[in-house]
Amino acid sequence: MSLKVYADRMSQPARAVLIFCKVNGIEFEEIKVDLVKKENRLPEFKAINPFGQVPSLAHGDFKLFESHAILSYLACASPGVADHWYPSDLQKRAKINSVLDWHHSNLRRGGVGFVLYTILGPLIGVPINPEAAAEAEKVLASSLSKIESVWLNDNGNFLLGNKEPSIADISLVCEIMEFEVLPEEDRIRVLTPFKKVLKWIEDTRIATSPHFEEVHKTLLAAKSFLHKLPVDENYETASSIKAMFDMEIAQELVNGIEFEEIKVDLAKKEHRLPEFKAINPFGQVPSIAHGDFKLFESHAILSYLACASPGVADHWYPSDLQKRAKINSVLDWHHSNLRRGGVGIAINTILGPVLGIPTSPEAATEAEKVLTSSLSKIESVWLNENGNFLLGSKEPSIADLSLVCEIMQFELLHEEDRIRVLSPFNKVLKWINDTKMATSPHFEEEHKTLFASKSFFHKIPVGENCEPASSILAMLDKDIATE
Ligand SMILES: N[C@@H](CCC(=O)N[C@@H](CS)C(=O)NCC(=O)O)C(=O)O
Repeated sequence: MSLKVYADRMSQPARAVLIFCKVNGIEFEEIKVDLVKKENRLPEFKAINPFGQVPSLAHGDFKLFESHAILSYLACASPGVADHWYPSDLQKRAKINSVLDWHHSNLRRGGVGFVLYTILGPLIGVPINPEAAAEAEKVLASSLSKIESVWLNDNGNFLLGNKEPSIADISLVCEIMEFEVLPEEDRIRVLTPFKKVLKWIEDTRIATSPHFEEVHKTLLAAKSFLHKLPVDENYETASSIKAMFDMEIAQELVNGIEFEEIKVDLAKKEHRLPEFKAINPFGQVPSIAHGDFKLFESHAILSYLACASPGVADHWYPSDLQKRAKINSVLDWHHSNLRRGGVGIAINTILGPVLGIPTSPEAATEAEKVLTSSLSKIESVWLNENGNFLLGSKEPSIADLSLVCEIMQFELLHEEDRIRVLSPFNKVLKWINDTKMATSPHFEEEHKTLFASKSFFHKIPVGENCEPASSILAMLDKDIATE
């Protein structure tokens, strides 16, 4: 039976339906109903929806409108839609219905009013109205505050404390995404107080990527048009809401330790110079000098800085002795396992010739065995619990930073080696991305040199940005898309 979805991608509920269909591999035909051209008022569309609104659906002879009714119908009628979208458990389902019902008179009422009277109205013949916008903003702020304190107040990343998204997440997040078209100062005023909301939007995007980004392109293009900004096709850089989230993370999680970075160029053998050996007699980076105090070995440095710098959040290196010991256990293990395997394969395939170190295919094969076994242990032992980070933590520690940076080195490997080594480890790929997000934009910034070397080694243009320069993150995107 053919399924037609009538939509204009400028409409938030229409986007929610489109993303849901695409994420769940539901076959459908998208039929554009251009609201600006008033195509929703044409008799042929009114035959589908007498109220002349998008989204609407025709499934064979069956016609339906109202996005929440459409989403729940599709979740139930389409084989293969995972249960979390609209659970068969009656109480879980009822809780989702409760959010969806609440949405109409709260988030949607405030959001639509605010966007309409601030910016979008003139496009459809409604004048800008500051009083009505102020009234709508009150409803909106109260709605966002309720979402944050009631529904995003549990353990999971999604509404109602769920670990996976439901149709309510898509519906409500698409509503908020409409704020992309707002003037910058309005968007910042309205959204900045709601950090959990920003994170939830990002989590929902990731859970529905790449469809989320694709379906939001029209909205981001409209934003460019309305604010006379250059058109940017890349969601990561075009989305102001994503930028707000990144900045939040930067402020919250970066430890703001003041330091001076002194480059020691390994290719130029600067690590062998006597002035550097005075800092680290073993001639290795990283090393630090804190006043007269000198220290080498990255794990010792990380734990020293976590303890000695005021204001470093506890999760990086918890003061609880048992939690700390567990992190030490990962860090100690790392040296003889992930690092041994990782360095071995990188040196024996690609880095050796540059550094003047002899390479051997046997040594590369041997290193790959150690590496694969290490990745498999990380995945089955330390990423096997509830949180997004090692040891089941909800926030990263210095161990996440250390191990993820080791794996990021595989950006330099030959494509086929990287794919063979990493593709069996989906949880590892997701963890790398979670660590990137938790330390963004510094993670991206600090990896730029690595991407530049990758370009150089493989004679390919890879660009400066993590997206699209990172092949490892691209592997994750592909993984999510197939999943
Ligand atoms: N409650 C409806 C709202 C649908 C709605 O408001 N659609 C708007 C676009 S966002 C529309 O089609 N407006 C055209 C009109 O009402 O003339 C739903 O969730 O589907």
